[in-house]
Amino acid sequence: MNKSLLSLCCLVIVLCSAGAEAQDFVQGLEPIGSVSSFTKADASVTFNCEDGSQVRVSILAPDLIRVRASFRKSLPARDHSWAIAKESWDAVRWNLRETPAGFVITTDELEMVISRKPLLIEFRDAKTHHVINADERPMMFDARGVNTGMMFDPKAGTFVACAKKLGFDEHFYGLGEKAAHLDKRRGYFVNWNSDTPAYTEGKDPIYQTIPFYIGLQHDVAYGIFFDNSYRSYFDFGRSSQAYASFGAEGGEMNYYFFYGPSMKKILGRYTELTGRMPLPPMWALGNQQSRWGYYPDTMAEEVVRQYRERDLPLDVLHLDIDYMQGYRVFTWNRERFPNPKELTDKLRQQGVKVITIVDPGVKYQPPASDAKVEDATEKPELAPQDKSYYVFNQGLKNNYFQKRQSGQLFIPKVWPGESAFVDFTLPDARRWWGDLHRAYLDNGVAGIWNDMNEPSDFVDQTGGNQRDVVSYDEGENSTHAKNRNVFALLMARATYEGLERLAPDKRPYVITRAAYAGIQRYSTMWTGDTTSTWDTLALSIPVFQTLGLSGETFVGSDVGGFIGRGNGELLTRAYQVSFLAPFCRNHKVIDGYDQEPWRFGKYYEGIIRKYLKLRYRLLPFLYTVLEEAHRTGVPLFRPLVLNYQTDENTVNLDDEFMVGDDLLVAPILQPNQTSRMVYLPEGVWYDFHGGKKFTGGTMIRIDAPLEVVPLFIRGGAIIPEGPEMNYVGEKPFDPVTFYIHPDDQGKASTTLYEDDGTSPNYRRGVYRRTRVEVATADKGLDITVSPAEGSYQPSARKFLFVTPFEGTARTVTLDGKPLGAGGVGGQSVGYHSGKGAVGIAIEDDGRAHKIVVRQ
Ligand code: MIG
Repeated sequence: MNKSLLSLCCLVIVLCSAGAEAQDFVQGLEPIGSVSSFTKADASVTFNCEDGSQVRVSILAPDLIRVRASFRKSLPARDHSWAIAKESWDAVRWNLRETPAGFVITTDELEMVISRKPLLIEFRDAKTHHVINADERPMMFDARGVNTGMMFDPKAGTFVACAKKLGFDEHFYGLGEKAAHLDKRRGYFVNWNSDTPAYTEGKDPIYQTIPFYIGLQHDVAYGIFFDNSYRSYFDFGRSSQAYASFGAEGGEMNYYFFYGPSMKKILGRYTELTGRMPLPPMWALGNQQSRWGYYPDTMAEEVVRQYRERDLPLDVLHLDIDYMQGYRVFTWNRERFPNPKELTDKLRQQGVKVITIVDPGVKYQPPASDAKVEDATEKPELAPQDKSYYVFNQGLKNNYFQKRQSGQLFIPKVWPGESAFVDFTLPDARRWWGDLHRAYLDNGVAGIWNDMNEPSDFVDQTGGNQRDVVSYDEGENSTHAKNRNVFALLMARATYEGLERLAPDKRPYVITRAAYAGIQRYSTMWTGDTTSTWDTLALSIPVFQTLGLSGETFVGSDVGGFIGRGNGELLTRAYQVSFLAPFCRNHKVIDGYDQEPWRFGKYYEGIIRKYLKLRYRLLPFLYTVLEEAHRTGVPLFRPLVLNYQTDENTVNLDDEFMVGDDLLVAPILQPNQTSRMVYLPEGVWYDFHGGKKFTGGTMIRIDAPLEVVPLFIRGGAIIPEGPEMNYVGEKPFDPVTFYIHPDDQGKASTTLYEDDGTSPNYRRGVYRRTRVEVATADKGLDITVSPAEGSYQPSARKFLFVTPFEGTARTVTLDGKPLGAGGVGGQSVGYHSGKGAVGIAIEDDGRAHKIVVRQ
């Protein structure tokens, strides 16, 4: 190869390797000093070091320990994080012991060994004493006192870092939204919320920052949450064979250590600490349609008309930035949408809710000199804004906008042109912003979509133009280096709390692009501006799984991809993934090729219809799994390793996924592919489409023409289904059909969760749990329905049980009394036997029942 060709190749490689180049950031840092003394408090020990540094170890729970360090100075009294939901923890049993080499702190689950000189921390299992995670060297900082970061900020302090021994078999999961595979081992990642349209695998950072990861080695998992909002770095053994490290360009060394050993337990604790997802309205699980450019109102109506005419399910229509007057947030463009309330009413009558996009950029618009009228106080969102814009006026008057260090207003450029950003660290500003959403709710809008909240600035997407922007930050008046990554979290919080205040009887529904840890308390998310390519479709699976392992359950991406031209096959395969993702929304860029489900012809439309209808049938199941995520922090969309942690075949498996514990999906992620290998973990599995039984613990090859997404039900599961419908609430869940899939012991069970689907009353016990258990008996089986738990009352309806059955059922009794034959179809009580299955219909009266089926 000649020289110029070679350098051209190098250039191409440099341009294509989108990810940040790995820097071994621990090099050149100074270690923290050795321990010279310590003081013990109720739930913490503070170690004083020879160099004036301090380390505080706080025992929050038997499996949760916080480590905080300051370098060559004392720990500051101020201790605040926007991510943390729980600050006071019940006292737990723990013990501190001094040893010749240092200290041992024990809880019922953990043993923390701290050596004095050098100061090294090791976490061990309290019972087995096996090391779970250990410092490879003392915690570090940049002793030169200069901020080595890209974002010079005298307030930031210096670079802080920590390095942990890297296990030969250690796997890494988490870090939220990363364009990377599931197992992050040997990966290097940066957190700096960034607007990155058309990102592909390897691009880093992208929109969100979740500095939390789970390490797994030899079935034992731990978690580390490095709660530091500065630009942070994670190196999982890319730079070194010896250590995995994390660091940040300022702030404190401040991390939480979680011990499993199960990953599910860690997620439970992590989401106890940073908060769990409140239940969104059930219709958020419905199908959603968006397009950058649904305007005017007649076009929005036409999209819905098409959906209904084509018998395609739809719950939500999104309005992108074009509904506003000149991109002014909290206004409506009256030429395009003369009567927004009338429009939302019309759509609601067809079962469709409207969501509007809200960007952070408030158009910079001092009132015109000839502005004669005062801003309207009644419905200002519908008044003309070209002379005077109420949102800008109010924000300016009340000092809610971000300023530069010089005191000048910070004026970024976004969609409205010159704009102002709200300082969301100000409580009053958050309240004001939240209240502004009246402009939407009064016009019948049902949910809010937050975009551009990295915050994106067309002047400089790296944040360079924002570096001297100051935020109030609880009186600290800190700069962009610290606040960028929490901007979206606080905007989502303002939005969520506003919706909650404005409509207390409804569950807020917010969707965000950027985030910081804790975002799940306020918002759901989508994965931003993807491309319409097969690679992006394949990437979506580890991305969703990783988000789930980072506290975010309600995830999804633009079905079919946002940028570029898709095709019918890609769109169909994309729906075969997203029909089981929490957020199922087709969306497309304004100048993109049309991509609604019918745009590529009847053949594809037919298959997409089939999967959308299946999604709606599965709503009782999906909602049950969603509620589990809300209650436990264990996500809906899961990597297999979360359910089968001890199965080493699953550690880096990310071309298949599970929904809850019970469904396994192995989608096709390449064009022209009509079969694939699928790994089924140990146990019995049933093909969803034909019921064929498989024994797991191995790979199988399965046919998957375009009509089929390989889908399996775990033996032992009961999948509750409702009737087919075209929007949530169109029909009651009557009957609820329980499809029974016995394991190799002949057993199966489930606990169906239900509530009213829209109000916050579920927080006060207004829900219903129905436990169903099946056991095989000699020549038959027994079905036990436990009394319903909770005070929610569905309308009168039937329960239908469908179970495989060898031979013919001759006697079926309900609570000891014979049931009549021929009663299936949801109409009357009774049973039907035939074709290897039995169906039994009973009245759901909320009471305990026992059904006995015998040959
Ligand atoms: O600069 O609002 O990710 O979903 O359609 C682009 C227009 C701004 C980016 C979002 C995309 C949305 C688009 N937005």
